[in-house]
Amino acid sequence: TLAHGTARKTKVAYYFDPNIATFHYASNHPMKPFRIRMTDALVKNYGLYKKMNVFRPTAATFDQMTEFHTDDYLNFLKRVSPEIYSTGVERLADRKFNFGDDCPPFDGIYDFSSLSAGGSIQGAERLASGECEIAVNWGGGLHHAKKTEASGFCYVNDIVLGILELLKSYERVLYVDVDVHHGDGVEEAFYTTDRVMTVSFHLFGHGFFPGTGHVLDVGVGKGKYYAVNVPLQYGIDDDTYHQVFRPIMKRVMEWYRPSAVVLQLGADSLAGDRLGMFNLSMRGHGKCVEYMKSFGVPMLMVGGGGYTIRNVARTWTYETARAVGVDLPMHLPYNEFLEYYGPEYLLDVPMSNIPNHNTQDHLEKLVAAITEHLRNLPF
Ligand code: ZLS
Ligand code: CA
Ligand code: ZN
Repeated sequence: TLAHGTARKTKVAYYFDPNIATFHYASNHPMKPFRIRMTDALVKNYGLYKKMNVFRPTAATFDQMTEFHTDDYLNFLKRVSPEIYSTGVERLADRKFNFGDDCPPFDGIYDFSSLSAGGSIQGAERLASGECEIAVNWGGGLHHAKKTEASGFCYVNDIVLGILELLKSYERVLYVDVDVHHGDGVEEAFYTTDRVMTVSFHLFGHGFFPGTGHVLDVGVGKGKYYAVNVPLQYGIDDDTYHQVFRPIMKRVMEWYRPSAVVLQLGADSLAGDRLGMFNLSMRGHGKCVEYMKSFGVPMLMVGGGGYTIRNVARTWTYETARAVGVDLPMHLPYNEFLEYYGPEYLLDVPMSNIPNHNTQDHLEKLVAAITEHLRNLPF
């Protein structure tokens, strides 16, 4: 049973398609769409379905995806298959669209990408209609995809498409990215406009992918000061993360006053991630949801990275509950993937004790530099 707070429950729309688990990038590939299904099994068995409106997204149409991507690229995505790829027929096109080990062609690649995009676009539409206060699409969050190419496990940028949908109804949209990687595809798409502010927190330096997101990258033209980058070092923990997250997001909310928020919740910033090098707990990661929700602005929550899949499912379940406004018991409910959560079978993500390379001096200078950039916003 769920503990009930006194606070009013938030109206949440949750988008999930069970077919998402049938897509496989490649053997050995760290990106596992199956984690979305694991998350859903926990969400369902904790009883959260009863507290939300649950929707099965319909695939985004080719036309909807051309709002950002080129016809040329989408036609390639539609045609490409592992077989065509291995015969070498499409070799030149592969190079052109950045296919390779990170972004392999896989069976159903177009269907997977259009379902991911459909969830974010339909979530945005439902927010704009006022039928929900928060929309959730754990199948989205693919922030590296570019207009004409794949990048970093991402083929179609569901986030850009979701934001474009929100811009039809809202004057200013804020994008916040807590994935351990820089949200380069979303930043690039809106780098020259003041109608979208992008904020990314990420591990920066030492050749970490994608290598962009320097604190001095602030946008250009009308978009100058509407891109915010928060480059962090290895091993950041909950306390030091929120020492930068809170003051920065407070100023952004007060000075930019967005009419809608898109929150990318890449779970590779958690402790023990297979690719990430941060040290956030489930609660520390979830505080980003609580803090952004506290402003009471319509919000689209999307997934993203996350490569230790049991911890991804734990955290996204916890964050779904934060969105709704209910507390979950720590003992995991029975669900078809229970064996993944042993030996503890608890909701909490086990912590690690890696060193934190973020000095107080680095963090204070970072907040000060970003505050100075934000002072240039018109008020
Ligand atoms: O933000 O670091 C890179 C690029 C390379 C190194 C890896 N090789 C394969 C290609 C060239 C410089 N790529 C990163 C991409 C990270 C994307 C993060 C996505 C997101 O979380 C949003 C969803 C990277 N890091 C680790 C790997 N790639 C990687 C690890 C293991 C494997 C297996 C499959 C493929 C090849 C062997 C692969 C990639
Ligand atoms: Ca990020
Ligand atoms: Zn990532």
